[in-house]
Amino acid sequence: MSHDREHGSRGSRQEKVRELAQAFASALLSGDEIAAESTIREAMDASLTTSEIDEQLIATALWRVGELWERGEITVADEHIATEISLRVVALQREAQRVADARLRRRVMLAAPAGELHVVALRMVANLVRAAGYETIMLGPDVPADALAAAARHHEPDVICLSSTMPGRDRLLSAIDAVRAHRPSTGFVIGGRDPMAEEHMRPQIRVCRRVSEAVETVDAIVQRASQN
Ligand code: B12
Repeated sequence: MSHDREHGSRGSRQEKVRELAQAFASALLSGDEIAAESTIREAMDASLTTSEIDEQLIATALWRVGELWERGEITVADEHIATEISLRVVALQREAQRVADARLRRRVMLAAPAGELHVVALRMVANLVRAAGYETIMLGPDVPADALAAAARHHEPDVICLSSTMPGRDRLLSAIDAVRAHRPSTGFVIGGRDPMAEEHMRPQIRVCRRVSEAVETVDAIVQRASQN
């Protein structure tokens, strides 16, 4: 990376941190818990580290609250509300960290069933799921049911994402049945132009219309499995 580009991206990151710090401070000062939470979520999505959020957003805003309180510009009640909101967002960070840590121990396999060559969406899903912290194993296009089952036995994925564009729901059902013959608890996320109809649904199979739904759907399957 050139010096200028590196400097530019650091500058825009600092700008983002400043903008979020300002938004969080205003949320705290106006007692707006929802705005405060959504600012912290935005900070996490923007990949701010926990210590950046703690120090540059939460602590800085609380110091400002303290100053205003000392000067008599806000009441004790305002200060208490700001503290309560801060405690809640710290808990929110802990919960987000717990979900992220849980992903690190899980494996997601991706494939298109036999005869299916369309894999652009599947590759997008792989990127999203990997960026969220899951380990991914991409089998690619045109994977016969028995090959998928053999790979599942070998790699033991928690969830398999399948993409189906061309008509042929039987291919999907055969793929699922072949895997589940050996690993009945494997979860499935199915997407594409020709996903299975709801009436074909079996336990731990979810249908998605968009790649953007993939991560939360995989999360839901993994969480449900860990509760059983
Ligand atoms: C690129 C392309 C190809 C490429 C694929 C290359 C590759 N490596 O992927 C090639 C040239 C190989 C190809 C071949 C064919 N294609 Co083609 N192809 C397309 C095209 C132009 C783009 C598809 C694409 O990548 N879209 C972008 C992705 C991101 O969108 P998407 O797949 O729709 O996915 C969305 C959702 O479905 C969902 N999703 C999909 N999968 C998954 C999976 C998960 C887990 C999740 C969460 C979500 C999800 O997320 C996306 C939205 O966020 C479409 C046109 C179109 N309108 O889609 C035709 C299209 C899909 N193809 C078509 C046809 C007919 C064919 C061929 C039969 C052509 C031929 N006569 O040879 C062959 C069949 C190949 C086969 N057996 O699979 C038809 C399908 C019609 C149908 N369903 O019956 C289309 C719609 C073109 C058309 N208008 O006729 N094709």
